[in-house]
Amino acid sequence: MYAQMVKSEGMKSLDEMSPEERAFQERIDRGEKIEPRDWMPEGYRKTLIRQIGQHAHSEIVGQLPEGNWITRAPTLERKAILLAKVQDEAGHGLYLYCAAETLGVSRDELLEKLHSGKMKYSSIFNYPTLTWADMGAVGWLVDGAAIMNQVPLQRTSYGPYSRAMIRICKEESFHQRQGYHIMMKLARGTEAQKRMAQDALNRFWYPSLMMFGPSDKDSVHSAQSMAWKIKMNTNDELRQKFVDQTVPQAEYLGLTVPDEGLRWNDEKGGYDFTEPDWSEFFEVIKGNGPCNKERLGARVQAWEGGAWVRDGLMAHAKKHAAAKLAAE
Ligand code: FAQ
Repeated sequence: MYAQMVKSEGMKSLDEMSPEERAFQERIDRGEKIEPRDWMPEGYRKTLIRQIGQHAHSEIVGQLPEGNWITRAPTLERKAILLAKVQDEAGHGLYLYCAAETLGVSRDELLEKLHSGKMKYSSIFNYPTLTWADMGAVGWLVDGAAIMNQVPLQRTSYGPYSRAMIRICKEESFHQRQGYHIMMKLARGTEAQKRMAQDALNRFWYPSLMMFGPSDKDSVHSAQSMAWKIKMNTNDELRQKFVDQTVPQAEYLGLTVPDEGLRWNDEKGGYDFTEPDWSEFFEVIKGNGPCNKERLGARVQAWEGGAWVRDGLMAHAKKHAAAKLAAE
């Protein structure tokens, strides 16, 4: 109901597959990388375009909540670091659009789908960044969740996506640390600064857990995507790993995770925790989150405002090509 229906039309067993599909699945099972000119099932191509495209859009839209604080960073050093981080996100978007283009879709088509609401971007970027502590929480939790999801994607089966992920993950580690560093400073600062840090954790905890997608029982794409190694783990597996990794980090800061149901479970070797409010998640991905309209509006405005640059570049390229032709 909430999905774009690029989902597998029922997963096929090896016996039900055509010889081409079977050979393809066997390559995946052997751990071989699939490259742009290789044969691939249409569903594989479409699923990759959907996932890589959404991921690229998330990087670009994801610049907005932090961009909000560049002019208000508390020191010159913090401003330079935040600026560099936001620029990195633009670079990630560009690598990912390039990876998607190798599947036969243009960047303009992907952007048109984003701007018309036909493609999604990560739910997390529809929440506001209200205080400087939110820059700490975004780096620590949002980039932390992104890394948890993206490290396994370095081994994803599609070569260009996997190679983009290797580079992106290196930069995301720096992003996560800069966020945690902001949280450390605030958590060891004045009472007011500590309250700001706690408030940011309170607001970003559940939206960060939602980044991993719906619970496995509601995840329409996971089974097929995992069989194709487009995804390497289920949404719940990664969410659990994220909680297990992040709770001790919150304890080190002296902050409290806003979940009364949080308990260490010896038997499973991980934390039991309260699930996010999934009705809120589905509302956000339907376009009804606190900042959806503002975020999409900013992207559409940037696209329209940049038309003169694209027109100028095209005119220059045409003139250059005509001059080259005349000289030959
Ligand atoms: N937000 O069947 P599933 C970053 C949709 S990192 C919005 O489980 P799937 C770095 C899903 O698309 C953030 N929609 O789907 C950064 C599907 O709807 P559809 C981006 C969501 O694809 C940090 C429906 O729900 N990372 O930006 C979300 O197997 C700081 C059913 O769900 C990636 O994109 C969500 N959170 O699993 C930048 C990683 N979750 O498309 C700036 C790559 C689910 O059929 C600042 N992507 N949906 O209409 C993935 O690993 C997967 O796509 C999942 C979702 C895990 C996100």
